[in-house]
Amino acid sequence: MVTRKKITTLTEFIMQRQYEYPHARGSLTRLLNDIATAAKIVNREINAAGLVDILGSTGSENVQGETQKKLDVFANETFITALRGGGECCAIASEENEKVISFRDQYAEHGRYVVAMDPLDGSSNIESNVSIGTIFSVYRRLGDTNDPVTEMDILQAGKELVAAGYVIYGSSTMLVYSTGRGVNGFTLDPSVGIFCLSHPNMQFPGNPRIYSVNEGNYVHFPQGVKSYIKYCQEDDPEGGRPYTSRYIGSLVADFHRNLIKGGIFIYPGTERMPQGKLRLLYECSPVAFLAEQAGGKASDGERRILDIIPQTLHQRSPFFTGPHEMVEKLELFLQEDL
Ligand code: P6P
Repeated sequence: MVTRKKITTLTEFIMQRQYEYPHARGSLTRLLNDIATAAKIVNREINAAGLVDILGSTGSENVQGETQKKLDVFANETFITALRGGGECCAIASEENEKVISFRDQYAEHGRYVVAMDPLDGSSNIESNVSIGTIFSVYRRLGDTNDPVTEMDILQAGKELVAAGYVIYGSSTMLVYSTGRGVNGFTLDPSVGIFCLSHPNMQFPGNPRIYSVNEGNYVHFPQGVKSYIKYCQEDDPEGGRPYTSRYIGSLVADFHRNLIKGGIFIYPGTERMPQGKLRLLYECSPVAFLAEQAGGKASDGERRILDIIPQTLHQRSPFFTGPHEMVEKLELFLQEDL
C-alpha cells in the first residue's frame, strides 16, 4: 500500500494556529481564507491570460503614474470583493487606489482589520511570462469599530502587523505568510484548488551567496551601495565570494528566491529618487515582516523598516532585506559612506 504523507491544507493550518491565540474569535482566520480564495481566482486568470484578451494595458494609469495592466485591475477588484464580502476587513489601502477604500455596507464596515496590499506586484513582467505576485498585510484597525475608517487606521508601522504574506504566481503558485510565529509556505494544487503546506517554517539558509539589485542604476547609487556591490563581486573563496547576481525585477519573485536560496535584495534611493521606488506600507513593511520572521533583517539603510511609521499611503523607502549578516554588511558600507 502506498503510504501518502499527511497533507495539511492552508485552511487546516490557519485553524490550528487560531487555537494558539486564546482570544482569537476566528476573524483573522476568515480574513486569511478570504485572501486565499481571491488568490486562487487571480491565479486562474493569470494562467489563462495568454489565451484570452486580458493581457495588455487598460489605457489608464494608477496613482503611481504607472500604466495599469488589465490583470492589475482584475486582481485589485478580486481582492477588494473577497475582503468586502468576508466582513472581517473594514478598509483597504491598495497600490492601485489613491485613497483608502473603506467599506460602508453594514456588514464589513465594523470589521476589526484593515488590509494594505499590492494586488499584482511586478505586473510589468506579465507579457514576458515572468513570475509576479500579490503582497498583503493585515493590521488591527486603530479606531473604534463604530467610527468611520480613516487613513490613520492604516498608517501603522510594520511592527504592528497582525499578518503579512505574498502569493507568487510562478511555475507553481504559492502562498507564503506569517502571523508572527514563523513563515510557512503553501503550494496550490490546481487540480483541486487547495493550498497545501509545502514549506514549513521557512528560514533564510546559512552561507547566503546571492545579491539582487538592478545594476542598470549602478551609477546613480549611493557610494556605500556601490562599495557593497563591488564587495559582492570580489574574489574571496574563503568568504564564499564572488556572490551570484540574480535579479528578476519582480519583488515577490526576487524575495522568494532569496528566502529559499539565501540572498539580499537591494533597492536603494538615487539622486533622482532619494526614497527609492518601493512603497513602504504595502511592499517594504510586509516583506520586512516576513524577512524578520525568517531570521533575516530589513532596513532602509539606517532604520529597521518595521519601526518606520508611514506618513502617507504611497510613501516610498529605500529597501535592503535578506539574511541579517548580508544586510548588516551593507549597512556598514553605507555608514562608512556617510
Ligand atoms: P526596476 C515592479 O514594478 C516593482 O515594483 C517590484 O516588484 C520590483 O522589485 C521593482 O519594481 C523593479 O524595479 O526599477 O528594477 O525595474
